[in-house]
Amino acid sequence: MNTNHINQIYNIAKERYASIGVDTEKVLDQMKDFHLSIHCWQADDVTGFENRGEALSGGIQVNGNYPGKARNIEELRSDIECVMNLLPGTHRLNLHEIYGDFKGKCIDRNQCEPEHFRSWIEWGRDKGIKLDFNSTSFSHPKSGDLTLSNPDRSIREFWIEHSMRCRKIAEAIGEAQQDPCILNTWIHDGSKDLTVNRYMYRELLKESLDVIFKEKYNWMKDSVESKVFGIGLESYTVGSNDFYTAYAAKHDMMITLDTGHFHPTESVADKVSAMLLFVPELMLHVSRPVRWDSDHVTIMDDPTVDLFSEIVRAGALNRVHYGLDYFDGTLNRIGAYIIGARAAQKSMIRALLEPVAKLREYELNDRRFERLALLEECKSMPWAAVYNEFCLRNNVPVGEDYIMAVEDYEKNVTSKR
Ligand code: RNT
Ligand code: ZN
Repeated sequence: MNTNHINQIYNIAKERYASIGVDTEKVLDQMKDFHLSIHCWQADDVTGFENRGEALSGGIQVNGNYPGKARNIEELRSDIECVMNLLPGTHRLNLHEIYGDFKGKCIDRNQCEPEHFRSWIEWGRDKGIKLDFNSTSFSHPKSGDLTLSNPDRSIREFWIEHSMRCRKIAEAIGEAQQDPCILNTWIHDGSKDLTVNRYMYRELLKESLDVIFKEKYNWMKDSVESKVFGIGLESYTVGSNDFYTAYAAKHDMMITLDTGHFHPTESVADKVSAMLLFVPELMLHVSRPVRWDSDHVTIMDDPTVDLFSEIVRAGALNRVHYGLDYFDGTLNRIGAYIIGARAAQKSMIRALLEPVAKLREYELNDRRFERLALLEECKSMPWAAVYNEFCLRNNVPVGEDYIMAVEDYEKNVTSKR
């Protein structure tokens, strides 16, 4: 792309936005503070480094065998560095416990320690990448259908131990990076068919969580993620939205909103203002559900744009953490990262470029036609020119130029795996 053109187009866009009362320079500044927490698990189809040959379980599924997936920690780091280099701005990395640096040893989930993440912490420090964390309850012989809500005390305790250790690891990461590490707790617990003891499993989950969250830490923040159903667990989810909303509100904890975890016509955007009145912060798992929680690559679709607009309109930019969550093995995995991350950025830049003062004024004066008209016009305002300028100023490929960069990495690196 011709960089002179990009700049000229931006200057015209800047004037155009000024005419509706929006300052694009301010938006470009705000975009610098918009950090995504890039999920490590798109690079290797949620495999991790435990090497126990365990298939992916827990109601989630990856399709596809596009060549070149990361097979070890070096390859995964290289892929993530490539991704970070193709994105404007600075971003975090979201690790799962199964991605520890186990150095070929068989470290079970109830044995993980901060030391297994030491090399990640150092890598992050080296590259200027902060880390977030997730406990891992799936793909393990003790997973079954129930973990923290299992009536079998020994299985429950195994997963309680794992979860408590993960909090300790997150604390060590947060302290080392002098910035809180968010620990997301998602468990798949549920059942395939009609379930009678619903109350009992939820009661057990509540008890397990009370034990897990008892210890107070300074450098980590807990977030809980609900789900509507998993594959093979269609009839009942112990950690449902109602369960975790109540739990988080009661304990003043963060909630993770995964955009794939709700009924297909439910608006996740509408949850932002409802939840933020009762919980301190939100974590997002921005995904793209196609008919179900299919974890397709995130794109700039209406639900995603709506979600980011709601965050901006709620004045909640600094109360939301922006994770991505999808895993698709049918296409170039690095490319999948860039598409999804850029889609989230584009959704955010569109949200920030909204003439919100004017829209609010219309609404308060009951000017319904004007409000709807301006919202419609916003869709075709030159927001892409502002995003391209953001890429240009960050020295990363602009527009479709990143396709070539991804192809180069494929040619030189991933195709040789
Ligand atoms: C699963 C949840 C969960 C996982 C990751 C791998 O439905 O979305 O967040 O995708 O932890
Ligand atoms: Zn998720």
